[in-house]
Amino acid sequence: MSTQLIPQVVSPEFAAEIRDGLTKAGQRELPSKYLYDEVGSELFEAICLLPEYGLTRADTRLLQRHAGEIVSRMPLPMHVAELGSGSGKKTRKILEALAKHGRTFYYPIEISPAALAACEKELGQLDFVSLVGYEKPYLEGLRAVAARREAGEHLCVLFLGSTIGNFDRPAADEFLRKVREELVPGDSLLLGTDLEKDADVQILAYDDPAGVTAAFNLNLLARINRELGSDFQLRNFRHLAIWNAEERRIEMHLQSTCRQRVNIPGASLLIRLEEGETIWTESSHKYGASDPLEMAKRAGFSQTGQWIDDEWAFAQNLWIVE
Ligand code: AVI
Repeated sequence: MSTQLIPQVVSPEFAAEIRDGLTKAGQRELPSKYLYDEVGSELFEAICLLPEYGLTRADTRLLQRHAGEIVSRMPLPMHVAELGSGSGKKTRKILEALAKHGRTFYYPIEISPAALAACEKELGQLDFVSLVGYEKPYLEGLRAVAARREAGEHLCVLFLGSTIGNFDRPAADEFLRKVREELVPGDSLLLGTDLEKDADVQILAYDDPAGVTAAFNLNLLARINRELGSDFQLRNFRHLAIWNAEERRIEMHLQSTCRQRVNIPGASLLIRLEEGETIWTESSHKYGASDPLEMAKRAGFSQTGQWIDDEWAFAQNLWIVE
């Protein structure tokens, strides 16, 4: 007989979103933002080091090589807001380039307290940089940052790492429009986008032989067990990475390897899964090199620069509000 512990403190929002996703008609889903608890954030840092996952290295390389030029094309900001800073390692080069022009205020915006603490440790000691972290959702944090600056001070928003790819395309457009609404002429957005490459290369990046991405995906079920007292048996699920050519995205799923029932007391839910049925946990959309230009126009920006890595197709795109 197994005993289940129902945690004392259950986040009602978390429970409601897990319940909605798992009872969705047709295809069950779980929101990808919940991949990043403390364990998930550490596993994501490990993914970034995998030889098969070239995305983070390309992102960092572009910033290392072109930070000076990128900064020279921005109406010089004194305020930099980063949406989803993670550990902040990639951002150092941009901040160092900006600091050559004077004091810079840097605001990492993160919902993960662990990531925010790591970022404060990494970048909090830079000369000429004043760091104020915001533990908030992206747009809420950005609104708070935008309200801080004085007239005539420019704001640069960093949205690196192709996190935009984790939004559905219409949701990405909507999100970028909302970012634009917080900005004024002279402000800028530096957006990282992972570009489409061979399907095999892309699949391997999300299904590495060492199984780190599988552990990252499966940890979502472990998290639900921890936080909602559920009894997901992780060994009864398989990590899948699928290239959806029509939508130009990698989809991560967790596939049930047998017919099973799962009880999730913290969400007042009992589900029955068929053998082979999947739970969709994340999408990573990929882009053509000219897509960002169109995305910029749709959101109300002008693209003034694009830098593409020569080892791993990835672009940094600089957009300005005119
Ligand atoms: C954070 N994000 C851009 C990553 C990606 O590539 O979509 C998350 C990730 N999922 C699996 N591997 C990496």
